[in-house]
Amino acid sequence: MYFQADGNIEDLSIFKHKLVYKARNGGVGGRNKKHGFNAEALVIKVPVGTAIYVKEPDKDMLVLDLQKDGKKMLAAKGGKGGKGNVHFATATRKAPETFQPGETGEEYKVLLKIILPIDVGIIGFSNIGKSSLLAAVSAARPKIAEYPFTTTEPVLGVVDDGVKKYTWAEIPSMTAGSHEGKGPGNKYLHQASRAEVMIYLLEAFSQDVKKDLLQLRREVALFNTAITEKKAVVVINKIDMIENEIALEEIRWAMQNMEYDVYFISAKEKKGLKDLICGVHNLVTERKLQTAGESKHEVVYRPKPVDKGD
Ligand SMILES: Nc1nc2c(ncn2[C@@H]2O[C@H](COP(=O)(O)OP(=O)(O)OP(=O)(O)O)[C@@H](O)[C@H]2O)c(=O)[nH]1
Ligand SMILES: [Mg+2]
Repeated sequence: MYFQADGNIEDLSIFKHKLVYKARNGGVGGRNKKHGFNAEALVIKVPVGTAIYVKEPDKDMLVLDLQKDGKKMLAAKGGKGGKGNVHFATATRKAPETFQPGETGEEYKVLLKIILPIDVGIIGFSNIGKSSLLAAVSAARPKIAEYPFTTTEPVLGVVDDGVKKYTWAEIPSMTAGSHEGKGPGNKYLHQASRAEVMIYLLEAFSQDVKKDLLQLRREVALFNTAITEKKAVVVINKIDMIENEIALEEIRWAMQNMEYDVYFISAKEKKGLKDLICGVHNLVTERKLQTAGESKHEVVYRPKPVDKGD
């Protein structure tokens, strides 16, 4: 049984009514060594961007990711056909009663989610200003508040640099332990894996900005190292709260050995945003040119079929 991404399918509504999909059985073998027919493979069409998860005790495990129109991936193997008695015949017993029955195929319970494509993912701990940044650079209006975990689902906004438009997304807040399911971020980190470029958002008045960055990256890497391998920039927000310019120089200095360009902004006062948009969009463009024609990373994890108790 296969899942296939199909650009003509817009949503997952067909699955509301049909919950169980079963491929047809193969045919029965005939007399005189006749082989039964092989059952036609079942292909389930899903919208482009569908991610397919298998429920595991601690979290949902991503098993297939159909990001391109037409892409087809194997979800469950059919059972092997049986063997007729001719396979067990000997010189003296030409028609033994021994035979091997056909096997049943694999069976899974899966969860389907559509994950929208984005160009830029804003990742950061709670209250750092992710919503404020998205609201400052796009027409999106996510809720901005002083309390933590205000944003509970990804918010998308289109950012226009005057030449190109790219989609940025606020990924709900990361927190220590996000990869274990603490806080809302973990549930949506997969949205970040759709991004071409990441923004690691930090705040200027932290005691140790570099330590914050390493902790943030670590949390993301524990979920999926592919996200931390993406092109990224570091953005230091809330510079309006820093009176002493030397403090910013110290942050710049602490970050100089890191592999990222560092931008200083105030989302609240809309400072430093032009440079940031320009730098980030250049990275996205570079990345898109690089990946044109290149096939995307594919997940090949295959879970064990569920125990059918027979
Ligand atoms: N002084 C100052 N405050 C800011 C700035 N950016 C955001 N804030 C404030 O920081 C608080 C949190 O901002 P949000 O944009 O909601 O932060 P968030 O990262 O989206 O938070 P969650 O969605 O809860 O994780 C709000 O009170 C904002 O007004 C900034 O540049 N300067
Ligand atoms: Mg927010």
